[in-house]
Amino acid sequence: MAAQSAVTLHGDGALTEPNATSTAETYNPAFAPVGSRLKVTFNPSDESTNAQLTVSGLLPNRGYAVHAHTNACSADPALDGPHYQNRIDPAATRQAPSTNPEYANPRNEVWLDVRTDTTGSGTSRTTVPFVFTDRGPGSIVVHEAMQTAIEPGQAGKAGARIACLTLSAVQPNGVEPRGSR
Ligand SMILES: [Cu+2]
Repeated sequence: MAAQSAVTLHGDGALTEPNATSTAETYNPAFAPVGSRLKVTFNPSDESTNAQLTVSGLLPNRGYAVHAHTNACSADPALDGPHYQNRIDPAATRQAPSTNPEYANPRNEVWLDVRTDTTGSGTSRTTVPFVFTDRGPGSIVVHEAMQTAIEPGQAGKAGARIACLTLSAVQPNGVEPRGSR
């Protein structure tokens, strides 16, 4: 079986006001100040992917719900797309994203909910049982809720989108933007 090689993804940036070219942007500076920094890596290992998020400059002593989303960041938060799912919920639509815990869960999506310290910095890690090959997330999105809901009908929900960081694929021969397909 000729397996496609698993992709390493990475993103790093200081938040700016949304503009046509920004890859790290805030949609709500009251919760995600301009200049705060997001850094994320997705490293494949065999059949799983290790993800790590580091934040700084956010509000102190606060939880933030964070997930991988399908598209690269856009000035319009809705265009960042729904959560990336390894197995896509067949019932999900553009208007009604997946809230079925069978699909909207931290083993089928990438959840990186983080809690900041007294300085507004924090780190979170997760390992998901899949890798990215021909398909992968385009961004991570930070939400207003302090943690992601898990109940049926609410699963995956986390309130308004307050910041976004675009991911790039790390190739042996350089970095290639994602989410422009
Ligand atoms: Cu999200």
